[in-house]
Amino acid sequence: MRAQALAFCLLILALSGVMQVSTPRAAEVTYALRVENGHVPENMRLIRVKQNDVVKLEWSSDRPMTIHLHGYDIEKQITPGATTEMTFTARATGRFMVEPHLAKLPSGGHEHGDVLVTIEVYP
Ligand SMILES: [Cu+2]
Repeated sequence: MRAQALAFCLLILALSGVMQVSTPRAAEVTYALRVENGHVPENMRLIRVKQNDVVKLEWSSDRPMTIHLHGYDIEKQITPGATTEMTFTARATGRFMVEPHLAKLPSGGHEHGDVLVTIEVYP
């Protein structure tokens, strides 16, 4: 009888979703982002994801450029005719911008162009 009671409890836990707490579900989300004339299409400029999602950005461009995802600090080169993947797990919540790097500054920093994409990571 005890085994049956235990099994019943486990069933209730599973049904109530309590057991999922220890195994949070992370989605894998992919966005194809095409840069033309220094911009992605307007409807692609804001990306909303959930914390811990695996976010895969597939970049292509009509001209060579270096892009930088701030906060997560990922830098990638994009070459025309090729797709460049930028993949990260969205552990940190908040707003993060992807901007092109235009030129290196004498200070060692770099100059940025207009924001290509803003990524919002929600808890
Ligand atoms: Cu930068």
